[in-house]
Formats: sequence, structure tokens, C-alpha cells
Amino acid sequence: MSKPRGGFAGFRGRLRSRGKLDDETWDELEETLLLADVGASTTAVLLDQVKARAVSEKVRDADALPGLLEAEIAAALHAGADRSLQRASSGPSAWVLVGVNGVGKTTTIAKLAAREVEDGHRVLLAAADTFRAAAADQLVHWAERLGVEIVRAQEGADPGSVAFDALEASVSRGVDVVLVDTAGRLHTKTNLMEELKKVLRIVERTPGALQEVLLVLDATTGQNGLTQARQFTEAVGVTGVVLTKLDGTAKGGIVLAIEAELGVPVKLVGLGESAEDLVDFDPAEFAAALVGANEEDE
Ligand SMILES: Nc1nc2c(ncn2[C@@H]2O[C@H](COP(=O)(O)OP(=O)(O)OP(=O)(O)O)[C@@H](O)[C@H]2O)c(=O)[nH]1
Ligand SMILES: [Mg+2]
Repeated sequence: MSKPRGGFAGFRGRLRSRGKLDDETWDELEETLLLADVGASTTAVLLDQVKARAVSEKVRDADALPGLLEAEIAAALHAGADRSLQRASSGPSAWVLVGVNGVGKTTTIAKLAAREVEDGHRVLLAAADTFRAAAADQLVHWAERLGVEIVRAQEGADPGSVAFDALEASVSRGVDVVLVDTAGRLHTKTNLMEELKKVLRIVERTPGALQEVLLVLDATTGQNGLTQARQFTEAVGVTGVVLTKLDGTAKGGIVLAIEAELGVPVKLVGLGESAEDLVDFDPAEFAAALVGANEEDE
């Protein structure tokens, strides 16, 4: 996870040249956090915490600021939160991926499938995005490449029936993980959230199967993504966030806003378009990468 440091690169060098910790330094820190997409309310909280820590530790030198910031960021990210993907004690574990269109749901399913196959698990993909034929085709393409099973239906079919068939097939075939792809948009008048709830209800008919509802967010959409995210967390029980395209942005601070404002742990991070570009989210590693406190000065 070395990529998200961008937004803070050079910050340490600027502080050091300033020397004393003064109002200008705090203003600069605030600006840096906002530019990194931490968001206004989370920035205010974080700034207060770093200031309090600076006072209690009697810090007067701007040079110490990156270290303080890194510690506060790691602390703000609920270091103890369980970020592992949950599994059923017996029978298939269903992980349902939700999110608006284009955020990376299908790609993340391919990445998760690749990981699970690597771990020796039997994987089945459920193409419950039935609104475009191309969506299922994309998933079929990944299923062939990764050598995993897939359940799909005709374009326009009921996504719930795909989920039903996928769960039924998984139980009878002894599948370990069912990855359910869902639509990011609807071309019908049906409400997206109602459709999602229905898919989830059908998955829940297999006792113990529904283990994760992963909300996929595109890091490059910043604060807008957060507004969309709120609609999902209000409508369905989201268990974790997958933050994609962190390779394409310096705005990694969105992670802080997501956890503080949605109260949902970021579990995985996407760092590219290929099947291996998925990493587990590690708060300490992330804080270090974001602040770059241990980087050489530029
Ligand atoms: N750079 C980068 N690109 C990504 C990442 N994840 C997905 N993408 C790209 O984002 C685009 C959309 O990805 P999809 O997986 O099709 O997104 P989706 O959410 O399934 O989209 P819909 O099915 O249309 O709702 C594709 O071009 C992916 O290659 C990532 O972590 N980094
Ligand atoms: Mg898709």
C-alpha cells in the first residue's frame, strides 16, 4: 500500500523548513487534509485531536507534526476493527457487492475470486446484474479466466432468481464462496435499493449464507462518493467497504471520512485493474503511507 501517499508528499519537508509550530502550520495541515479528501467535519475533528496531542506532549517543533498526525490517523481508523471477510461455519458464504455504476464491483469480484481460488476454495459467481447483457458477459469472461463456476440469466431476468439459483447451486455443489454481482443502475422504474433488498432477502433464505454486503466506492469520486454511500448504508446492512482506484488518486483521505461518517470498516483496497490488485486494508500501514512521516525529505 504505497500509493496513497501522494496527497501528503512533501508535507514534511515544508513543515521542517518552517521550524516552529504556529498558526500557519495548522492552517497548512488543515488545507492538506482537505485536499486529500478527508472531508470538512472529519478534518475538524482530526485537527483538534492532533492539536490536543501536541499540547499534551509539549510539541513546539513543526517537524514532529507528521508523527503526531500519523498516530492520530491510525487511532481514528479503529485499529481494533475486524476487517476480515466473514465466512459461514458450514455451507456457502455469500459476499454481495453493491455500489453505484462504474465503481468497480465486477472487477473486485474477479479479484476476490482469484484470491479465493489461490487459497484453495471453491468459488461461484452470481451474475445478478441482469440489466445489461454486457454485465454478465464481463463476469463470464472472468469466470473463464479464473476457472470458477458462474450462474447467469438472460438480460432483464429477475436478479433475485439469479441469486436463488446461485445459492441453490452452491449448496448442492459444495461451493465455499458465492460472489454476487449486482447492478449499479437500473434502466427500469424499479428502485435500485428495493431490488437490492430483495436479492439480499433471497440470499438470506439459505441460513447463515449471507456473510458480507460489501459497498464498493471509487476513491476518485471523493466526497460525492460518500453521499452515494450514505444511501446504501441507510437502505441495506453494509458490512464493509471496498475502496477502489486508490492507485489513481492522491485523495486517500476519503478512507477517514468513510469510517468516521459511515461507521463501516474499510476492508479492502483496489490498486489497479488486474486480478491481483487487491489488498487488505491495514490502518497503520495506511496512515504511514498517507502521511509519509517516515519518508525521506524531498
Ligand atoms: N485503476 C483502477 N481501475 C479500476 C479498479 N477497480 C476497477 N477499475 C476499473 O473501473 C472500471 C469499472 O469497473 P467495473 O468492475 O466494471 O465496475 P462496476 O461497478 O461493475 O460497473 P457497473 O457494472 O457498470 O455498475 C473498469 O475499467 C475497471 O477496470 C482499481 O482498483 N483501480
Ligand atoms: Mg459490473
